[in-house]
Amino acid sequence: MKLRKLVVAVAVAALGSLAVASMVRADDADGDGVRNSRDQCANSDLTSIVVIGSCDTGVPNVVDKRFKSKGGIPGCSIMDFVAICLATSTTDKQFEQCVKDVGEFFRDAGLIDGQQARKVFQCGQNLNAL
Ligand SMILES: [Ca+2]
Repeated sequence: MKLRKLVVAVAVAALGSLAVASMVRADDADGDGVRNSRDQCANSDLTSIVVIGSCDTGVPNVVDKRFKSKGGIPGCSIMDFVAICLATSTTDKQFEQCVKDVGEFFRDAGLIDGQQARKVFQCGQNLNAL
């Protein structure tokens, strides 16, 4: 009888933590640490390193978690922006400029440093992606 009570108690505790875990997930569908209500990029690309084409920048693929009111585009990773650059650019030059802007945006946000921004820019150059 004691054991049964214990099993029930453990099961209830486990269900409780499962419920909490799924509530957290429900509020952050892509798991980028930014709530759905603030997230400007659904289904973020959260690969660990920024890779443009076959060019590995070695730069961490960070997510902008700042509030819009602070100049942020919350819930968007560098790779999300690279994908947007690819989708919106019609020439390689435009893509190059777009990727450069992305690097500078994250640098100005203090999320990557100047050397990392240059690596992102360099990988965006001469990619012949378009
Ligand atoms: Ca996101």
